[in-house]
Order: sequence, then structure tokens, then C-alpha cells
Amino acid sequence: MPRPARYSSAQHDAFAQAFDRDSLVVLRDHLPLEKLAAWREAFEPLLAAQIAREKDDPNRGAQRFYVSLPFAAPFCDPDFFEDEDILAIVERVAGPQPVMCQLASDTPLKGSDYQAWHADTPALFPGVHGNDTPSFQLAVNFPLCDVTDDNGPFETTLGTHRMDRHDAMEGLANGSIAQHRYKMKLGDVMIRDVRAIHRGTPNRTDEPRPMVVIGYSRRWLFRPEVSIRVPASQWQQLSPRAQQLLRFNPVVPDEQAANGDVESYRAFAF
Ligand SMILES: O=C(O)CCC(=O)C(=O)O
Repeated sequence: MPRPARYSSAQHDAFAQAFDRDSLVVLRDHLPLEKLAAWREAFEPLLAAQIAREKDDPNRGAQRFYVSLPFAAPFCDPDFFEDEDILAIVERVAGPQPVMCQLASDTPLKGSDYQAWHADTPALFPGVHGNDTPSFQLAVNFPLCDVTDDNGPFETTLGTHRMDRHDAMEGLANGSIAQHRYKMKLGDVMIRDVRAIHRGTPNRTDEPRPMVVIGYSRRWLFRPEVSIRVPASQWQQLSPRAQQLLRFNPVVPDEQAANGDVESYRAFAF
């Protein structure tokens, strides 16, 4: 059973309203610190393996690594992916019965640079002017360390999730759309619409800055470029709600469950 909600239904409504306006909300001091320490420890060897695999060709820019996380302890914890407050906000902004489609991380190291401004998904109807639909693809992001000015804070724009991409880029270029930088503490969570124009920034420290991403899609959206391989033994133990969240993902024999390099998520900027 996940932890009980910290916020009331009226507060969830207020978060959802702010999200619709801005493209994101941040829940401060939300996640359990001791569990995040276990995530960080389990993450280190996965990052090292990904760096060894990709070192000459990182797919998100210099010294910036995307690492899929296996659906195994400590990462398969309902206190994270079935968090009552996060799901309440996700369901308000992306509709009922969302799909959990991604469990991964983005980590800039020293030597990383500013990414080009981008969205993480193409428009729902490419070629049609405008983008003003309700949300259909969300990222829940939380860091495995404090995020400061020095180690690669996320920069984004507010309101561009519902704007035509060309108009948003023009506004950024001419200064009519402001850039916002998000420093985060360990335990903070950001829920964001991946259509908003954003970028990663350089990590100038010697320590990696891992940022977890749990992806949730509107109930009819299937994203073949990401997936979570759910070990059969884990599937049996999941709550009915967790099974519903994970319904579009492959359930595989336990020994085939390590995500490793199976995700083909190399195109990331639209
Ligand atoms: O890690 C970050 O701060 C953002 C990364 C990002 O936007 C991406 O790789 O698509």
C-alpha cells in the first residue's frame, strides 16, 4: 500500500489548475529521504554501466546519460509510482486510468552543456497549427541529490505546453516568453507536461546529477519508444491499480527483466 495522501482533494484541484496554466507543479519535501538514498545507491552501478556502453555517443548531448531503471527493488516501490498525491494530480490533468510508460533517469556529468530548447514529444497532430489540447503525456521528475545552480538545474518555460511550437520558440528568442530555472531539494517532485519547451543545463561539479523520470500517458496513448519490462514474479504482487497503470508494458520472465539497453529512446527533442 502506498503512503496516504498529504494533500486534500481541494489542494489537488489547485495543483491541477496551476499545472494547466503553467505546464508544471512542484511538490516540495514530498518523497521519503531514506528511500531516495537507497535509490541513489542502487543507481550508481547502472549509471556506470550506461557510461561504459555509450561513452562515445551519449544520446542526450555531451556527458548526459539516459538510464532506464529496472522494475525491481528499490525502484518498483508503490510509494513512488502509486503516490496518492501524484496520481491525484496526474488524473486531474491527464484523465482517468493513466498508463505508466517509463521508469528512467537523466544524468548530466561534468562536461555536459546546455541542451537545445525542446519538447519531449511531437505534437499530437504534427503539421496542424496550435497545440492547445489538454495534457496527454506527463513526466514526474525527482532528483537523487539536491539540484543547485552548479549541477545542472532544469530550465523551462511556463504555458508553452499549450502553444504552437514555432510560436513558443519565437517567444523564447524574442524574450516575450521567460525562462525559469528550477533548483530542487532531495525529496522534491516536479510533475510536468512534456510539451513545454525546456532544456537541461551544464553540470559543473564532479558529482553526477541524477533526475528520475516516471512517465504517465493519457489512457489511450501508447508510446512504443519507452517501456518497462515487468518481471512476472513482480506482476503477481502488484495491486490492481498498479497492474492497471502498467497494463501496456511487457510482463517478462524474471531473468529477462533488466531494462538494460532495450529502450530505443534516442530521439528525445521535438
Ligand atoms: O536532465 C535534465 O535536466 C533535462 C533533460 C532533458 O530535457 C532531456 O534529456 O530531454
